[in-house]
Amino acid sequence: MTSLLPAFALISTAAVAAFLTANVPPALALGVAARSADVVVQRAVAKRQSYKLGQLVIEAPWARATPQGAQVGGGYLKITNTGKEADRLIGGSFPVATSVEVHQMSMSDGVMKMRKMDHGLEIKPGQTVELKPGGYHLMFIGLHEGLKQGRTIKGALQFEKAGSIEVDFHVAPIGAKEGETGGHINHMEDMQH
Ligand SMILES: [Cu+2]
Repeated sequence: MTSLLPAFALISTAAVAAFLTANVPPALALGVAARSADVVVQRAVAKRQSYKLGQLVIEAPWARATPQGAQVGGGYLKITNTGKEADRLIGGSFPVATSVEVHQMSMSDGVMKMRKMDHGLEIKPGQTVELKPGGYHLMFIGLHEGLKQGRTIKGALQFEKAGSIEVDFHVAPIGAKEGETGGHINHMEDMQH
């Protein structure tokens, strides 16, 4: 039996790997998928530009690819206020959407909830605010075309004081960034327009 051990160990390792690939629990599978998607996003982020609008610095805008038939999509970016006055991100425009809203997603009683921020998102002096899956985001409402991974779409951001600026949104894969997928799919179902 002893002589069989190494061979058994070898088979066992391969079998475990195959099993993990084929039978991981959904949560784990999601984690794995999200992590590999993250790598793609990170690489894409490195290539993307930052923009300056008055005292605001806008970094790495990205959007997430949408499943077929989706009516809404999410846009994400980072905004830093280097000035002495607060400003607000109040919306924007997106060529394949009817409108752009600023939303907040949060977990409440184990359910992902979203709300439109009617007065926009404040960026205080010295503050960096990140719009990311699971938190603040731009919601592209009424998509008349799906967002395809790998594309770059020029949209515009509208700030209360600084005005507007055109930025390129790089489209990352569906489900990019862990933990946000389920909530966002629910959200899309909630928000059929
Ligand atoms: Cu939203």
